[in-house]
Amino acid sequence: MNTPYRTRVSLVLLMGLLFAACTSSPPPQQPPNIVFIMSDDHAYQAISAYSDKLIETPNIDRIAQQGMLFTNASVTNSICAPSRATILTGKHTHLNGKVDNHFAFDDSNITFPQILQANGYQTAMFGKLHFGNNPKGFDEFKILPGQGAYWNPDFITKHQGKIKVEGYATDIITDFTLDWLANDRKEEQPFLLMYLHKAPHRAWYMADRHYDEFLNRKFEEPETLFEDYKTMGKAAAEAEMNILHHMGWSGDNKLSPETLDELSINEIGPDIVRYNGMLRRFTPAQRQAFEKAYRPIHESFKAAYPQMDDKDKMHWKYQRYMQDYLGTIKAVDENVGKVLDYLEANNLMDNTIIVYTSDQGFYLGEHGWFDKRFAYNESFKTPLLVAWKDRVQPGTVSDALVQNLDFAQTFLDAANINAPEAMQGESLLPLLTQQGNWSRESVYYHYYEYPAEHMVNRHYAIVTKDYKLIHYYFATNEWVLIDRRNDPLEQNNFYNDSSYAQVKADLHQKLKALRLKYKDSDELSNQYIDQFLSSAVSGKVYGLSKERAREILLQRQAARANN
Ligand code: SGN
Ligand code: CA
Repeated sequence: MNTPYRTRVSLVLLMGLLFAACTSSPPPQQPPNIVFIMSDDHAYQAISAYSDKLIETPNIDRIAQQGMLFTNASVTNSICAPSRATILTGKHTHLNGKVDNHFAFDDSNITFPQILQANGYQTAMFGKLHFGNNPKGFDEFKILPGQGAYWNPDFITKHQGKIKVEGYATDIITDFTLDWLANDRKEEQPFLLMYLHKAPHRAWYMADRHYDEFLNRKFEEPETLFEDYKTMGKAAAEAEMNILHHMGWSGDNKLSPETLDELSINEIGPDIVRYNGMLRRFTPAQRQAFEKAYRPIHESFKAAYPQMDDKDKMHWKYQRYMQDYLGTIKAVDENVGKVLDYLEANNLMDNTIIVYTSDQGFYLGEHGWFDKRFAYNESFKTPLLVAWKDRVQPGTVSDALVQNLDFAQTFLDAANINAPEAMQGESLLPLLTQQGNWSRESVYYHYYEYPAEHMVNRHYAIVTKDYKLIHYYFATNEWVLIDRRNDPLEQNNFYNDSSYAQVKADLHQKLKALRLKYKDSDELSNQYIDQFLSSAVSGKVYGLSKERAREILLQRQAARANN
């Protein structure tokens, strides 16, 4: 049974008085515990601490109420494994080598968990890593293989080999976490706990307890759902992540292949494969609950479909997308609540840094999109909430330009450990504690995974509070200038507008300096293109055929020979 709150308080007071009586100097500051909570593809638009338009997330919000909410946190490369590599190494992806999801992480990189472990921390990781190899520097881990599954997932474990656990991934990852806290955590050591959800990643399967609540909801549409990309530029128009055109009726929106057959809707292969793959993972009872819950959706769709035009289809797909996506977040929020409750009930809030973030942001219909990858706000930015009792003032907000690049140095700084020279971020402690200097005026961004799924061109960018200057290279040579203050929906490219000539020149100069500072170059970009295409030629890249890869490779060789 828990000690009643008042008794606990007086016990603490009594011990404090006894301690004060025995010593005149303050107790040495113990290195803080770190609870790093990260979800996969969790848009800040879907956290009520940022906006309650779509969903209430009372538990995640607790972290902001007890600490600081960052409104300008971003990633250096908006895709899963590269973001994780940046978080762990404190280096941009062009230097840690993990520029896309395709190649295994180079584990000769030194990561902050390895350093914390070597300095006396107990370390554990549960959930999604997506590295293609196991994490170094962890006393314990149970990670999903690759993307992992929502239902009855497999796990790669440090001590039990590969296991399959029945149930829903978000709940299971939390059970592992709570079990470790209760049974394996060593009181005499500070700890680093990485609690990493798979949700709300595509293809958005919610826990069955949330079917009733979410399958009947209707959500407000974003202003730019019907974006025509005309003023955004070529790269935006070329991307394949439009809800109407690229979201699958079955694989994403969960209409059964039979329903599609009846309506003579020709769904492309991968979507049906994805849908059937998920059905196969369900136990009979889970499958029955799923099919029962979604049946009314199929029936009403069948009745409506013959009259639907493209606009109606977009409205319909957006609602279906939001129901499933937000449904998965409900379980994340409940489970985060369980972990916070545990920390509170076990006096672990006192010296623990609690972080909630995502590996990147996500489009929830803005510009008509789902997915991420672009330097536009919804995927470039990422949620960031940080609590640390007595160090971070509750209920504070920071609009500083911080990045996932900064986590490693922040945690090392908090543990009073010098960060290796090679790390490129900055400790967030001055911002968190509101003591010390913070002077960053711009951040650097570089996305690589192209040509591949979703077809988002390679690009690098400088981002300040007022502007973004983006360069798409390789398949195109396009510059985009965004005016963040006057065009917050980021629908226009002012690059060729003469009234921006001075701004443009200034940003070009700053971008050049930033690339030098972070040691990025065209030469490196070219190396990554060649590496990617060579691997695609041998059939190893998802979303790019061998034939197409060979064609592009030959074109590049010809262009070089001509130069
Ligand atoms: C899968 C998804 C993509 C998604 C990538 C990367 N397709 O390939 O939509 O962009 O993961 O996501 S799916 O058909 O498998 O659902 S990431 O978060 O891991 O980077
Ligand atoms: Ca992700």
